[in-house]
Amino acid sequence: MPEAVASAGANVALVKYWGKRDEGRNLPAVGSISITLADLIARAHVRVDDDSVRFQGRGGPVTGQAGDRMASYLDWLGAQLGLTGPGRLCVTVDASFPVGAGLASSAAIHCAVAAAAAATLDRKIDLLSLSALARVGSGSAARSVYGGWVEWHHGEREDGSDSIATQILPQDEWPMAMVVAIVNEGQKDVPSRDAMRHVAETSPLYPAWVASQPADLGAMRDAIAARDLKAVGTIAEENCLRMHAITFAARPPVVYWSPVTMAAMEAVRGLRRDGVDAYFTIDAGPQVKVLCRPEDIERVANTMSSVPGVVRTLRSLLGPGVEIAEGPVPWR
Ligand code: 2P0
Repeated sequence: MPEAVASAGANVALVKYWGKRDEGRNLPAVGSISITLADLIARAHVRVDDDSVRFQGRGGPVTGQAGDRMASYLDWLGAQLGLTGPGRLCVTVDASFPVGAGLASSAAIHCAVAAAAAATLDRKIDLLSLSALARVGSGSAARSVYGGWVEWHHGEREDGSDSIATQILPQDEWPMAMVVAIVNEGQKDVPSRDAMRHVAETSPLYPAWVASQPADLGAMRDAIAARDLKAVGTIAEENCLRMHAITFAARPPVVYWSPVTMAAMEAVRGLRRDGVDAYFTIDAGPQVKVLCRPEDIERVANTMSSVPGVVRTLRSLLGPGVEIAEGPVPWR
């Protein structure tokens, strides 16, 4: 039976994706900019099999909504890649970090699955096409195809063919670090897919979010081009707070923060008062991710670890894009 293994790093958005203009194709209402992390990695082992277990995680078969969602994605992916049978795509996934806790696990997982599926079926596809395939599994997965600094474009076409990610800068052209202060390793209460839909439908602030995003994207591109960490961090914090403001304003509200999240944000402001360039961002969970220079990672991690309620910290530098660990490389 054909099989292949691919790995992809989680990515953290500095200008966030929140809201869709097409749910079926996973087309975003806004563009986004992220960094890909070296040390938060998902590995996907894909095979063509008659096995009834389509999706295995570290703890065994994944059932329920997550299992069904992956099975339909694998069916769609198989059809896109010309799998005619016998057998269906099945996947075993392992991640080096907590899954489903607002740590962008679905991005790393779906990107690795799309790449491993193409390798398993020995298809030649370029990275832009891979980005589009990964996007249908999970929007933010479009960005994990590339390393370093990445932009996922809103796109204009109805079929989504131009809503793909491109690399702004490779990881070694402007090295950066991220410390993740883990507040709660449990699964989040509201999956981001459901929360995005709910917020778009009920938050009176949602139209303002969509309207203000192009300005943040432009400013972030300029700040990255200028290698201006203060500007990058300031835009990232503002954009993060705006995203959470629209979720707070939904009916009923969606609040991903805990009191520890607030304390961790304050600790980041304290680092800045002490002269360390550190900036927070928060996704669909209570964890606080801190952007800083590689030489400050130890200091930032120690400060974040000392915040009462922070369970542990993860540290990462910027990493490469998706890689094939076993099997033919589809994009060469
Ligand atoms: C992001 N998030 O840009 C934003 C910020 C969470 C907060 O992308 O429905 O798992 O699969 O497209 O990509 C998380 O949402 O959602 C996310 P789907 P996804 O990183």
